[in-house]
Amino acid sequence: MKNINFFTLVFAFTFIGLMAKAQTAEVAIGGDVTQPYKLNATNFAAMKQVTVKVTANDGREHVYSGVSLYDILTQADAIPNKQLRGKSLTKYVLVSAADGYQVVIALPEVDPAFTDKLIILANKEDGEDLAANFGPYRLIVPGDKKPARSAMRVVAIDVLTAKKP
Ligand SMILES: Nc1nc2c(c(=O)[nH]1)N[C@H]1C(S)=C(S)[C@@H](COP(=O)(O)O)O[C@H]1N2
Ligand SMILES: [Mo]
Repeated sequence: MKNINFFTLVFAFTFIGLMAKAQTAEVAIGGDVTQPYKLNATNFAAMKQVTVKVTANDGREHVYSGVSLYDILTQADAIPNKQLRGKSLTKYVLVSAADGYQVVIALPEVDPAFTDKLIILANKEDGEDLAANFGPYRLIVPGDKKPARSAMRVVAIDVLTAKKP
């Protein structure tokens, strides 16, 4: 009986701890943007929620919901005058995860003026909050033949400018 209580407590506190972590988790939106900000559970929920379908490594199609990467970036004023042209076309999005994993998305890949593809930062898979080892925020890149750019546990999104070495 004593043991059961102990393990129940450990489980309860681990669960509460993970829930609290999801609530306080932040994604830093920055780089060459004029309005850097921190995305958190509150301002994320206040943005327009969208849904995309993507086939995961298990071969199954999952429904992901969250906020479009375009909306997240325009909130930071990442696309001057919302017109992607000229020098702005050398900009790219570097997405960094808690485990050091990083992926790159070119800006035209997120701009609705260039593509109908909808890259999102998801907080839900099939209607449920992402599990702690996948989230709380995961990039979802529809259209890629494999989900390698769908970075899990995203902690930072930076808009940077490519330069000739
Ligand atoms: N943070 C992080 N995200 C990651 C990875 C990783 O190692 N770290 N692996 C990627 C790779 S290579 C694949 S194939 C997919 C696997 O996701 P899935 O199991 O949902 O298909 O996650 C991607 N996202
Ligand atoms: Mo992979």
